[in-house]
Formats: sequence, structure tokens, C-alpha cells
Amino acid sequence: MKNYYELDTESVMDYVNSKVDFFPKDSKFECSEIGDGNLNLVFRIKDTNNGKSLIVKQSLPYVRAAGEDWPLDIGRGEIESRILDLEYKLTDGLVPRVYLYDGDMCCMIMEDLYDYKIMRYGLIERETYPNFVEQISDFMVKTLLLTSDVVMEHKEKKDLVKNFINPELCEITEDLVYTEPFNTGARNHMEENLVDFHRKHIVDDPVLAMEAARLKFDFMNNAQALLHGDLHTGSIFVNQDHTRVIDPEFAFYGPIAYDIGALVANLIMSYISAFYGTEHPERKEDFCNWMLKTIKDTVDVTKSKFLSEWDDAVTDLMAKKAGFKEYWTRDVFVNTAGVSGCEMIRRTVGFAHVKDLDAMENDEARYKAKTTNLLMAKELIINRTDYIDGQGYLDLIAKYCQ
Ligand code: SR1
Ligand code: MG
Repeated sequence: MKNYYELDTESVMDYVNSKVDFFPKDSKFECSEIGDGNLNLVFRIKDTNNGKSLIVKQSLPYVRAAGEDWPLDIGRGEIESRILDLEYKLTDGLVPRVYLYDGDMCCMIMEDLYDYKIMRYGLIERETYPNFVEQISDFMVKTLLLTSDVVMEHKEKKDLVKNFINPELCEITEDLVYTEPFNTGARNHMEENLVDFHRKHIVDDPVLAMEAARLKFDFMNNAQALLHGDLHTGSIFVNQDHTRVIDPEFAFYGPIAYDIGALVANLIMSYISAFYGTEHPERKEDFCNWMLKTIKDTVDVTKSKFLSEWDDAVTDLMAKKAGFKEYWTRDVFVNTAGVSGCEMIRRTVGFAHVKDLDAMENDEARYKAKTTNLLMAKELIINRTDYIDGQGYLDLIAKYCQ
């Protein structure tokens, strides 16, 4: 921390020029802080003479959304820069390119995806993305299957497990996703009219608690693949042609279901928000139909890519035995449903909510959306063996969203 100082929109320009030879001498800079996540500072620096730009992402020694009372490992960007390099290679560029990681300043200098938009904000505007499923399923299958023991030489995989130990960020997930939302107090927060509902339907249900506990210990003990670790729609950049995944600072070796489940949950919450929401009525029907198809296809296309990649990619002799790939894939998708449920609950009553639900303007619609979200989530956790394909999710949505 000796040479660390917190950057601002003035100092970041000199900082960048001292680190990379990217901008010409006569550049005319424009700089803004665009970070809207819970953890870091993110600056966009642009040379208005030629339009070239880049991103500087700096870790703070605390959780940005909470303040200095919640300290956090400042070296997390180092893991993020390493996994971005690896994912860039595994996925043929479905993540931004990292130009430099500076361990003194805990800063990453990286490609600016200036012609993309954070998917969550696009979905809130009811935009649709025709290539999303094809590309995000590629991202998941390539990063997850190819870093697992069924494909990798086992000692090399264990080296990766060691190199991606990420205890502080894992602890955030263990607490915020798998513990606090199933209890009262701690860092949970919710609207007043949800307090009794949360207690009755979530906290006081012993069956739900037991199933959530099973999922928690699967998260902690199942070093299955190198995860992104926070694959929600705020970690995905999209436009009409392309999809790029950002922000893998929660990366570690964990259960594949954690990445797929986080994504599916956030798609479902976007659907629920549009289904009950009063915003953009003219786009509602088309958007909801697209979103249903997207939820279904995300599950089905990802699953079928796991199965079809399997025969080419898998090296372990026992993993090639008849029936094993179907067993393995089923297990991933059963727990995907459970993880989706945990993510949906924590985004409604836990520390970190989602704008899709919180920004709904109409009080009644928002209450309906959030309570429906909690009930669906509970069903996904308790009866997760029923939700192993896309149609299962559509049946669930049809039953609850009325
Ligand atoms: C204290 S961090 C809260 C949440 O923000 C990140 O994006 C993760 O989802 C984490 O759980
Ligand atoms: Mg993030």
C-alpha cells in the first residue's frame, strides 16, 4: 500500500500516461468516473482528437457501496486481471483485453467497450439482443467445462485452484447470498411491507433453510471449475452484435451451477420486472416474449453445448464412460436452479439489490414483483430437481406470474 493513492478524474490521466504508451502527446482528454458497481472506481479516459479511449479500474481498500467500515482485500484486481487473460484465451475474446495490471496502485488498465452497454440497463429499457444466448453460452461452456477436471490434466487444474484462492470475495458470497437472506438482520434490507413476508416465507421455513445450507456448502466445497463468480446482467456488456463479460473479481474454483444460476436468476428478475412493471408499456409484450425465449434458450443451449463439447474436450478416462456426461450435466442444472433461487432472494431482501426490481415506479407492481420473485425462488431451491431444462423454467414462470 506504500505507493497507493486513490485516483480521481484529474490524477488518472497523468497516471495512465506514465504507465502505457496509448495516447499521443497532443491528446485532448475527457475523463469520467463511470463505476456503478459495489466495489471499485472505474474511469473512462478518452482522447477527443481521435476518439481512442481506455478504462482504468482501481480497487479501493473497502466496499465502495458500504464505505470504509467494510474493509476488503485491495489485491482483488490481480486475480481479476489474471482470469481476464485466461478467459480471453479460452473464449477467443469474449472479455475485454487487459493492457496492464499495476500491483502498487491496484489498478487495471484495459480495453474500453465504448460501443457496448451494461446488459441490465439495456434490459430495463426493454432492449433485446439477438446474439446473446449463443455468445453467453459459448462463454460459459468454454470457461467452465475447459477448466474442470474432466478436461484438464489434474495437477494443472489443482495449480489453478491454488492460484485462484479468493477467500475474502468468496466470504462475501457465502454471507450475502447463502446466509444473511435466510435469516433476519445483518446487512439485509428491504421495504417495510416485505419484512413480515420475508420472515414468514423465507426465514421461518425449515425445509428451505436446509436446502439453502446444502447449496452453501456445495459452493464452498465443490472446486469444479474456474468460475466468473458474479455472472449477473451487470457483469455483461452487450450490443446488437456482440456480448462481452466483465468484472470476474469473484473468480475462484467453485460449482459450475453458481455462474449459470446467477445469470438465469437475473434474466428471470428482468422478466418479472417487465411483466409487472408499468414502464415502457409499448415494448412490454415483445420484450416479455423475447425474455421467456432467452431464459429457456440460455438453459437449453448451454446444456446442449456442454453435452456436445464433451466428446471432443474431455480427457479423463472415467469421465468418458457411458452415462457420466448426462449424470454430470444433470447435477449442474439441478444446482443451477437452486443457485438461481438463492440469487433471486438475496437481490430482493439482502445487501445488494437489483435495479430491475428496485427501480419499478409503481408501488403495487413492485410489491407484486418482489413477492412473486421470493416465492418462485423458494420453489427453485426446494424443488430444484424439477428444473433441469428451459421448459421447466417457463412452466414455473407461467404458474407464478399471473
Ligand atoms: C459487497 S459486494 C455486493 C455484491 O456486489 C457484487 O457485484 C457481488 O454480487 C456482491 O455480492
Ligand atoms: Mg461487479
